[in-house]
Amino acid sequence: MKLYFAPGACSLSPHIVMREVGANFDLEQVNNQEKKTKSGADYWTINGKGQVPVLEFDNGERLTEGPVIVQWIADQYPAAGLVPPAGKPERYRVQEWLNFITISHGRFMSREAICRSRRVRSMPTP
Ligand SMILES: N[C@@H](CCC(=O)N[C@@H](CS)C(=O)NCC(=O)O)C(=O)O
Repeated sequence: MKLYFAPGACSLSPHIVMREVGANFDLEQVNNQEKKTKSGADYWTINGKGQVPVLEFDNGERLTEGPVIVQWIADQYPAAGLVPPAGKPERYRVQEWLNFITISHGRFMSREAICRSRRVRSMPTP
């Protein structure tokens, strides 16, 4: 398995979960501005969304979207007790929070991007 990540990005979440469960995996750093991986691959060919994280399986299949990736990892290592089994009401509480965090993070990052672009054009920030 390989986790595509970028420093300081939301790929940290699956990275932490992989470490937490003791998974065996490789890491490949992505330059999110240039959309290139450290080994020189065009990142658009890895993820058409151009975003990290991506979890790549040994058969070449890839999984995207942090909240999905962390649940997949947690489900492979039930002994770690990170998520309740699917079907239990508690599982949907986990999904409530994962969804909330993802949406909130997205909103925050969009606001940051707008502020940054305004700063570049020397406009007052809100
Ligand atoms: N919905 C995606 C969002 C992923 C995301 O926003 N990734 C950011 C880093 S935190 C990214 O790669 N941005 C680069 C870009 O959009 O060009 C998820 O939850 O995994």
